[in-house]
Amino acid sequence: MTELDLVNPRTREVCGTMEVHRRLLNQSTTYQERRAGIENRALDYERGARSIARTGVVTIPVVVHVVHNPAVPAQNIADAQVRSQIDVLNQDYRATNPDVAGVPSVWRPRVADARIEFRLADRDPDGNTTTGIIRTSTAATSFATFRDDVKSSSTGGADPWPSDDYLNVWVCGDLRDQRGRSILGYAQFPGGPPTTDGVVVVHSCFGTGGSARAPFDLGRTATHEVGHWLDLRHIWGDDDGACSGSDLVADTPDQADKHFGTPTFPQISCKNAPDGDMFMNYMDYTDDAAMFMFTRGQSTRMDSCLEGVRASFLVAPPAPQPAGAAAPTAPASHGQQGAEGDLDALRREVERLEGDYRRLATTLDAIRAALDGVADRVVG
Ligand SMILES: [Ca+2]
Ligand SMILES: [Ca+2]
Ligand SMILES: [Zn+2]
Repeated sequence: MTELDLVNPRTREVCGTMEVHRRLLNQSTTYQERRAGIENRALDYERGARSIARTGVVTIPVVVHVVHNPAVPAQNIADAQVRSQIDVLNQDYRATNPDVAGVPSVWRPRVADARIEFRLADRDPDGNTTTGIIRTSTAATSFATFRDDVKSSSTGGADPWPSDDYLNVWVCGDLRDQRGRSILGYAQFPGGPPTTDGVVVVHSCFGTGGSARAPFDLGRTATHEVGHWLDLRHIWGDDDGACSGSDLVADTPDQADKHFGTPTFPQISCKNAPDGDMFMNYMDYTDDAAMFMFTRGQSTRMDSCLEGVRASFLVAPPAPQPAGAAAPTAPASHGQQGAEGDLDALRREVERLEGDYRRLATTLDAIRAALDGVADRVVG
């Protein structure tokens, strides 16, 4: 297979997320239970039984692991290409992307500003300054969804940073699913193992400019995969073309199957006339230039995720002291300043305790959600 396979719909499977999801469901009862809890919470948000608490914009620190084979220099993408991807995410998750104007008028009221922004991390886990772009040279010529090998240095990839504090993004060369097909990327839904949490995107589908290649050169593969990371499902319901599946979001119409390329509006399926399928949604498989919206329902589902299993991102992480930095010292000679120094120390201690409290509350929430899931399974 070559990169050309990526643009051939007959051999292409765009995204490996559902394959990973099914594997984790088969492997882990913990994952099953956590997923049940996460879905229960999402259902509460969807039905309005629980309302969204957050009002502002959340900013998610991102670390991009560029895993490149020196034999293919194009894989070692430039910082500018990485930054272009962050720019695309910031547009798409705030509905400030210019092409949102292409949303059919019937669906314009459903367009959502998800109130999520992304920035390259400026502190690494040890508190040192970083660009948020980590380059790792590898001998591997291909990585695979079912091995998650790009996510570990022991298998030729790069180790993640703590998944409670960072969105880990791996960018690499060739990427394969379980059947050996080329894919553009994959994500792990929330609730999975922290050591493999994050999204993976092939360099030729990452960002704009540089090595990005049409029709996946507008950064929408990452928009789609980060959607999964925030718990969004494929808009067609992953039911092999049937009308039985659902993305568990009410304001996206039921649709039979995925779309490729650049469809013309409308595309009718699953008794959804006259407006048909919402193929311009980021959670379909259309070309980058043909997808440009999230709905309010999808935004609500992402809020359920952000206020539940990923609530650590709503809490500003504690700012660790850089290694070797001198701790601020209170001058001892002047009583007033000494007292102020003590007050500052007390304030920092209170902030630290508040941070601990919020983290504990988040953990408790996740446990409660998991217990809800277990209780539902017992009752059901
Ligand atoms: Ca739907
Ligand atoms: Ca369907
Ligand atoms: Zn997908």
